[in-house]
Amino acid sequence: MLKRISAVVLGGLLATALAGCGGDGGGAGSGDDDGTITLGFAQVGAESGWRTANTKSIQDSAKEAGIELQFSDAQQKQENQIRAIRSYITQKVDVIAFSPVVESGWDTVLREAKDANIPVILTDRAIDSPDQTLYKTFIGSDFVLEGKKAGEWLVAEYQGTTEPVNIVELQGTTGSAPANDRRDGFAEVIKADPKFKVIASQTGEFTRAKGKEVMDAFLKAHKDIDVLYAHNDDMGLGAIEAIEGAGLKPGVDIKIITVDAVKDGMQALADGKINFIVECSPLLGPQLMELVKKVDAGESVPERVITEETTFTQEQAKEALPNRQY
Ligand code: GYE
Repeated sequence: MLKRISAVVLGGLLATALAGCGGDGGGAGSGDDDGTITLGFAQVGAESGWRTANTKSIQDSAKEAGIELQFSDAQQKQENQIRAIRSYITQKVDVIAFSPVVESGWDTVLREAKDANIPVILTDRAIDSPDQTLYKTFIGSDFVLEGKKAGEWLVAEYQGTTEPVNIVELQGTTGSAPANDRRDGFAEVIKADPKFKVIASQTGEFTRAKGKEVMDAFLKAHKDIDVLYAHNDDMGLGAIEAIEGAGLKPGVDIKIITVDAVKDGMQALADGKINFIVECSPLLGPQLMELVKKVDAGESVPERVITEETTFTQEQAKEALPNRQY
């Protein structure tokens, strides 16, 4: 299975690499003769509704901006992303953007891009390297703030009670910026009151299937779960299946907080199965293309571009659903 996946990814990369060879030989620094900017984008994967909307936003806005997009899907594996970035360097694309699947381990490949004079933009997720010269800018959400918003809702929801509140947590991909930051932001807010207890916390890899599997295990191990905090809608939706399968009512017997606010999540919120969603916008494409043009032209860009986001209660979800784009 593994072999087959990497063969598919490699095949795809080879195809894009070959397509790149047919060009005019222009590349980083030298610029293509026809002035078209080529962007190499190394995506995380297709793990969630958020990611699907993010990919579409990037593809649509590249087209609209007249930017030639080389796109690869790393199937949530860092080695695939590194391979894709190396292939973009070999192809001499004008700009590289990527959404790092995990926070650490990027210095070597990013130094290679820097040595080749290809500017890099971090999209959606951060890296933990202290060397900020390895990339031009980072566009994406404030995940710590998202975790805090989740915690603040919980604190308000249980205001005035002294009983213990038992929380289970479905974390995102281990080592990823959104998993680390959403965990930390949430923990920081709830630690103010010792009645809040995270009794189990495990990764659900940001997918529906894994969210269901881990929630099944949580339900078997703990009879007294009050709250589920899931780092994205998809894991929350998988967990809802597990909760219903155990004969319990999601949103009532177990309160559920998630992050993202994709359509399926918003529907479950409007239906009363989720109690609160912290929004994380995947529509980064248009702003990313603006940044690509600027770094390609050698113009200065802000070090950090933060996405603006809100939160949704069940009532607010009902109102917002008809116009939700993703
Ligand atoms: O919340 C999750 C996705 O990096 C913000 O990745 C993104 C996260 C998003 O798989 O659904």
